[in-house]
Amino acid sequence: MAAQSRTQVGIIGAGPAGLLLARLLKVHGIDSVILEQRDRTYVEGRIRAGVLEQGMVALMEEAGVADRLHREGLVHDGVEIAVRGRPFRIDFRGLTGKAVVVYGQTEVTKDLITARLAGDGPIVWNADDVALHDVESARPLLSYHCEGERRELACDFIAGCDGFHGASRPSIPADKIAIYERVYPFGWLGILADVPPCSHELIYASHERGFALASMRSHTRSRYYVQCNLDDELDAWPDARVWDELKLRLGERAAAQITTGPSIEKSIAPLRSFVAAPMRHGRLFLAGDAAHIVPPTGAKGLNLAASDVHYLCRALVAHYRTGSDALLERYSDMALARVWKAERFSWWMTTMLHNLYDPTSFEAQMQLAELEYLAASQAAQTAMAENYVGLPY
Ligand code: FAS
Ligand code: PHB
Repeated sequence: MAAQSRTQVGIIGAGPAGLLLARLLKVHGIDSVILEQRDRTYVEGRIRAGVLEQGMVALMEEAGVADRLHREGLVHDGVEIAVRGRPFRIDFRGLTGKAVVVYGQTEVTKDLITARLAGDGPIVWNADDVALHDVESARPLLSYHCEGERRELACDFIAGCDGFHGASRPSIPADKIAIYERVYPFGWLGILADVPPCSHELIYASHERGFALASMRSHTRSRYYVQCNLDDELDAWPDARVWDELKLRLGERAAAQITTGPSIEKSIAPLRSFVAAPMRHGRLFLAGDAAHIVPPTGAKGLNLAASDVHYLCRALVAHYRTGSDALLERYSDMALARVWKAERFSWWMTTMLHNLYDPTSFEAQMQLAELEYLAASQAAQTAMAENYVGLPY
């Protein structure tokens, strides 16, 4: 007989979506249990996003976990675009009155875990074989294995926050969900190095040799990316080659400012655009990467998880406070309306900046025209800026 416990909201996944949802629910007096397949060290060790929209910052403030973010986060009023070594700036503050904050997803995760474990409720680490049951009923159930025993978690609602490879989306019958996908024919090789950034703002570079991005985590820790082939292996990218390519692709002025040093993390990630719709099935609600993936060029992945969580938390609070399920009924449509706009922006940034067309093709000329129009037009730069800082929730 499996040990059974009960909660109001069963959350699968202790990534940013699951942790932020759990914290916000607690702020509104709603209990949850988080089932996480990995351990705390693994989850806190993942290196991922770096740029927070103001909407995400506001949610961290609502969650009461924004103190370190405000102390250590770097406010950025713009970014640079370098086209074949020639830079121009997109002035977020001047064009939209808004900015973004550079603060690693790793730190967001640590802040939320600390808050969770300070008394909000349990995170079940190493929860294996999480399975969803009776999600179309009023009494859904989660089963899983942990410490050698089978356990069950009865709940009113399930939040599928288990990322792209999780168990929640695949549990939805194929005839109840539509999948939209574009896989890009290249990857990103990312490095983390304890060297000062080459610029005080991010630089997105479009170059014949390939895309590059200069980012950071602090004034002493840099994060860089170069476009690479999908089948590249890490050992084909020794640090020296990464630094050489960054200097060539970012342009002479940035190259002169690059401080090289040993990478403390190096990884290759594929790029895809992906949406599963609807983001709900019965009492299962998908949030974050479980429902959608964007290429990281637009810095939207983590920020979309945040807006999903905002809509879902508000809907669950209405259910428990007023008995109204109107917002739960509208959750998927409201979340997807923002998701699709971020998918468009991320696709636009990716196809504009990466080396993916035959140089003699019509498409290559369109790409150059797009970049030259962006360099010269305040209207184009305003459109980019309002998407980058984050469209309204
Ligand atoms: P996550 O994938 O972060 O978290 C899901 C959690 O669920 C994980 O802890 C996982 O262990 C757990 N889980 C999975 N299956 C489970 C199961 N069956 N049972 C229990 N638990 C399960 N976004 C950006 O904005 N900028 C970037 O630069 C950027 N870089 C990225 C690099 C990589 C390699 C990847 C994979 C993603 C990157 N992203 C980036 C996107 C990323 O930041 C996501 O948008 C963000 O992590 C989404 O958070 P979650 O939806 O919580 O999903
Ligand atoms: C990062 O710092 O990891 C980062 C920043 C901006 C992006 C993608 C990644 O678009």
